Amino acid sequence: MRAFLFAVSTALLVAACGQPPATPEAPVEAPATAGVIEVSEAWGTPTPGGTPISAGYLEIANGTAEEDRLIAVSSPRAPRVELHEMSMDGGVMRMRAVEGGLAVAAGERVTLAPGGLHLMFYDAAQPFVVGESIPVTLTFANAGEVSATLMIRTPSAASPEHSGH
Ligand SMILES: [Cu+2]
Repeated sequence: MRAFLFAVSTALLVAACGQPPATPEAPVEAPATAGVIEVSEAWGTPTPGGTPISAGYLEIANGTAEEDRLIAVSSPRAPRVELHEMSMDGGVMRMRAVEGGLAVAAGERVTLAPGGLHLMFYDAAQPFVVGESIPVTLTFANAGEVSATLMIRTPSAASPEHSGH
């Protein structure tokens, strides 16, 4: 029974992570603001069908002269937030936690987007509802804490294999 429950929750996690954004937007390649770490384009998915899990996406621009590293993410709306990456492995979408933090080189920009890097919110006490804002705090090795707000949006129709059945 435990094994079965694990399989079900894994499928839900993949469903939450693998959905494309509601409106595909061309990335805006504005130069990073000098001297600071900037977080933008932050959004997240509603918690699916009462399951307390959500995926979050955003862009990090490192305007400082040194590489920095995202080492922790937290939110008052979920007791556990992890940084994950996804990859295709023989036609199967897999995700795993990013070990050792996410490096952002000086002057560079890293995008968390569906199908790739994402934040994963676990055990949300209240559902994430379309239209609301979820505050998050990103902790960087050098820059310290950077606040961001995720707008909860409806992802476009899930692909058939990730429809949640
Ligand atoms: Cu994930």
